[in-house]
Amino acid sequence: MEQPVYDVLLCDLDAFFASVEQLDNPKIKGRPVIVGGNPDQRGVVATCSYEARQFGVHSAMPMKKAISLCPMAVILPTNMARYKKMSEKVLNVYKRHTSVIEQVSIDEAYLAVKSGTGIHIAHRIRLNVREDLGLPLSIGVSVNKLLAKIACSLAKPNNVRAIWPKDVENILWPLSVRVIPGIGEVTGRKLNMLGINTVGDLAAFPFDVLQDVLGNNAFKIKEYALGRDDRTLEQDRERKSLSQETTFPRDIHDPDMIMKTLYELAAELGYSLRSKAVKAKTITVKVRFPDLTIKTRSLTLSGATDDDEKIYATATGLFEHFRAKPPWRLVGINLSKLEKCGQPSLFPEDPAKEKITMLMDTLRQKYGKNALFKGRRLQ
Ligand code: TTP
Ligand code: MG
Repeated sequence: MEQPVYDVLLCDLDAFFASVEQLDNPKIKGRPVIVGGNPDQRGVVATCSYEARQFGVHSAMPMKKAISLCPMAVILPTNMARYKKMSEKVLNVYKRHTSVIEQVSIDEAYLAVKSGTGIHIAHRIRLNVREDLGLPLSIGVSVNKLLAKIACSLAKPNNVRAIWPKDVENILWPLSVRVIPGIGEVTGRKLNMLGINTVGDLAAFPFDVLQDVLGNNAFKIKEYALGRDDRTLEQDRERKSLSQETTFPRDIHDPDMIMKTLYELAAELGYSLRSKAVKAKTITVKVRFPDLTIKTRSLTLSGATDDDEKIYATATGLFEHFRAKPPWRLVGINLSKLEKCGQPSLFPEDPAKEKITMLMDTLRQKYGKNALFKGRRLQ
């Protein structure tokens, strides 16, 4: 096998929003802290400190339930501008150690460093972030993204852990198949029905049967189960556009169904923009008809946006052009003319909007598209 030229680190801050709050107010250090929306307005938990996790509280749980599980917790609203600032400071620490960085989200980044130096550098970065910035950080180290990410989840909280290719059998294989990217709840259950519970079961399973369950993803997932992953780091890659689309299992005649779908797509894209700290200026709606013809319609806004509602409103306006031409087989939204945000990308000057955005982001992460739509209806 070819010798890897670099080690990959996955750095993920621990209980990020809650840790920033504890840093800013030392009185709540060591206490259960829950950060999220207003419990009286169906707010949900964005995150909570590890002290609160012991009571069963977790991200995306309704605030009310979280408070009933942990009544002594300190409850705080989110302050995205503050978290964004800390995220930038953390990134600056990473930059002192390597120039090859892929920022995945506000608190997560892949770093590549010279082969053989990964563990040493990981410990130094963890200490720097802890001592210079006061934030707890966990780091997974390996030769690829997959193993680094899984190693980080094993390291948490506040530690460094490595999984090398020689450890795949002992460390990776006993874990649940759900640790493999692309295996969610539904696929996980299908695999369980075949008797595949651990990554080791998956690695040993005949490929042709896997293909029936996993379709086109079968090869990639089998590779992951063997601890192999050839994804490279996307360093500061200037993305030209972001897209989301839904193909319906049957022809859709009801425009309301399209509206719901556009809402879900807009929310996913808004979330992607915010997590990549970019905004989009051009919004394009794509529609496919039963005869497979595709039509698009675009609008360039006067100012770039990362606001779900704005994307949704623009997309529905564009869809009006196709409203009189049912049925539809696919609908999609493409965002282009992307611009990097100089400013925090959420809406600190508008707490109500921030709350709604966070609610949508958390619902989307936890429950997927349907809950997200429900979340909107509830407001
Ligand atoms: P995560 O890294 O998933 O969570 P975390 O940093 O709070 O905890 P840990 O990594 O130690 O498990 O997400 C980073 C931040 O993103 C988190 O602090 C709050 C925010 N977030 C939400 O707003 N909603 C969510 O559903 C999740 C999972 C995270
Ligand atoms: Mg984190």
